[in-house]
Amino acid sequence: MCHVCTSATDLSSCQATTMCTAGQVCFTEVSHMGNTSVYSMGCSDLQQCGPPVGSIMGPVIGRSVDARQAAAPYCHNCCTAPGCNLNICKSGNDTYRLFYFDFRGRGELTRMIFKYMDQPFTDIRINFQDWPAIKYTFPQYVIPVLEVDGRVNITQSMAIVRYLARKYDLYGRTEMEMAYVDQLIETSVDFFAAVQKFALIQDPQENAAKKAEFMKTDAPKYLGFLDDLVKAGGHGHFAVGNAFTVADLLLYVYVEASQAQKTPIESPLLANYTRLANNRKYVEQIPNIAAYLASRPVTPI
Ligand SMILES: N[C@@H](CCC(=O)N[C@@H](CS)C(=O)NCC(=O)O)C(=O)O
Repeated sequence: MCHVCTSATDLSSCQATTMCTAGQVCFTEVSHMGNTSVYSMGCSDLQQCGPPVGSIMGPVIGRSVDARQAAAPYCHNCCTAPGCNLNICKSGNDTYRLFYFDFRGRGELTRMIFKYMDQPFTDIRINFQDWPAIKYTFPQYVIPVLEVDGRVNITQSMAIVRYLARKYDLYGRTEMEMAYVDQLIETSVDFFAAVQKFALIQDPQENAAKKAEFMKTDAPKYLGFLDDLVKAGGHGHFAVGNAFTVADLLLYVYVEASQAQKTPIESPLLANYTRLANNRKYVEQIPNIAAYLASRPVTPI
């Protein structure tokens, strides 16, 4: 299912959708006439998408930004998820710099959204030694902070995530799907707060004791809440609805932050939560994500 329109000067005229035939993908083409953007969208044979980046299973393919955006048309992108072509040319020339520490923590979900979208960004990983000198240059003296186009700073990890989810159409298709995405976000924030009760403890023995306690109490509690939400709001391997949303990446990141995917020692706790486990398997084989997971810096948290 792809959005469809021809030579529309207003994106809202491209709300109609069409079913493509087998082997076709969605495309969007944008040209500029003076200051006006002209949109065409619909189904396209894969061959017309240019050399695929990732694979047909990936979210965005044929996104050879350099080659395609340098010349007319200004943007010509293809993608495969249902209805995915409404916003694939929207990011235009936005530039992004993500400021965070050199670990996954509250910054990793933003990194993964950019990787999923094939959106270039500068991943600035601040050393702890440098932090005190620059802390008070950030709006709320904490990071992550996303700098957009060198002029706007967005603080609060989940505000950054929601901004990108809206921008890339990853927030769900209906108000109820969005409510499920929001529930998963807020539950993950609570889960992460519980993780921090052990993750920030430096003393190894105390850390291990608190972590063991977490694995028996808070971990099953929050994994159960997340699994229930996926059961109620998701279909198949998707966390919400029947298409990819930011919730799929969110679950990947925050389950990993809890370490429940690999502990307790005898068997992964996650095995008890089949919807979360299936969703995780699906996410890690998405080509852009698989490539990122194989190449990202390895950090303990
Ligand atoms: N609610 C904020 C919390 C941000 C936060 O606490 N960031 C930590 C790193 S995860 C930080 O900047 N710590 C350094 C400091 O407080 O000086 C968010 O979600 O972005």
